[in-house]
Amino acid sequence: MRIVVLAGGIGGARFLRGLKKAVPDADITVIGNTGDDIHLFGLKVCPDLDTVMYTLGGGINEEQGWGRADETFHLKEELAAYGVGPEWFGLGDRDFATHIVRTQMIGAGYPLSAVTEALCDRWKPGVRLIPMTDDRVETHVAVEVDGERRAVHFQEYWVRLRASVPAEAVVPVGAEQAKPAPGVLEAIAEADVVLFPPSNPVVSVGTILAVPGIREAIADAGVPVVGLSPIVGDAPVRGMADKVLAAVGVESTAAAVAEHYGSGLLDGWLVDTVDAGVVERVEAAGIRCRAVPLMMTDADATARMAAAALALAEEVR
Ligand code: GDP
Ligand code: FO1
Ligand code: CA
Repeated sequence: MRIVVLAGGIGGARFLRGLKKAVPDADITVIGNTGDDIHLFGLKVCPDLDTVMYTLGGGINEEQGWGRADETFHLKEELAAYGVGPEWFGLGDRDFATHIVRTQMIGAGYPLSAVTEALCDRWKPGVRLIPMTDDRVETHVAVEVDGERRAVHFQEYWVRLRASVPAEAVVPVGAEQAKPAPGVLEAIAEADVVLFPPSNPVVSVGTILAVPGIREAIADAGVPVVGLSPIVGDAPVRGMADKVLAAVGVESTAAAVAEHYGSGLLDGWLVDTVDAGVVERVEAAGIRCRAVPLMMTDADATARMAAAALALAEEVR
């Protein structure tokens, strides 16, 4: 079975681990979000691609969900001693190596998709990981600070400001001009099923869908498209999805997120059992809906979620 998954960072990566466990023989292509990417110290950092690669490759800091296990921060401390920041972004020594290799290869003329493939030669994530685009896309968030509206990089909004101020708008800068990376549209066209993991619907899945051609390819593929809600009990399980959903005028409920994707895109939607009350509302919107446990507490629980998503896909096929 050929499965395409549109993935952000932590939610996407953990789901993928469960999916691999549920269907070990599946041919899985992951289309990764690159809107979170940031250039720091002259290096290109791709948090979501790296989170997927490290999680599936066994190098992730499990507690944190991002960055490397057994990490040290000597390089960051040395940079800070020179007064070179930003200090608010925690890049560790092991992680730095990834960004150095990536930036070096891009400087030598390789597109991000080829670089990602090369990095995955080391990590062997067991899926084909493709960035949504080789072009530069950066998610910016409009905020009001001291009565003044300004745009900050998504990482500054999330990591420095800790999403403590309302997001007034979310803009994937560059997305409109971006082209899907080689292999993205082909994978979608050849897929048997497309899954939206419990990733951020605005700054992860939403950003991938903002690359012209990707949404259309999914809608036209003629195969089941099934999503899992990242919102459980009217709140994100972690992260700032509530803030960025508010920015696009969507309430933080499992039902509203399904309606936001819409029946033109989604055929099936899984909500957590605590949200079983919204199943009828989602189905009224033309999306088949089931309530199952959606907390990724361990690999087995996550594998059951993945199996439930695939079962729902068969129901709607
Ligand atoms: P990020 O890029 O690291 O923010 O990760 P993603 O975009 O892939 O996923 C973030 C989303 O995952 C957040 O909105 C969380 O609510 C959601 N999430 C994290 N853990 C769980 C979980 O165990 N169950 C569900 N249903 N959602 C989760
Ligand atoms: N998240 C934080 O909360 N603080 C950090 O200092 C931080 C550094 C960082 C470095 C590399 C990387 O791949 C991810 C990193 N993250 C950090 C996670 C990242 O900001 C976000 O979780 C995602 O981009 C949100 O989708
Ligand atoms: Ca992300």
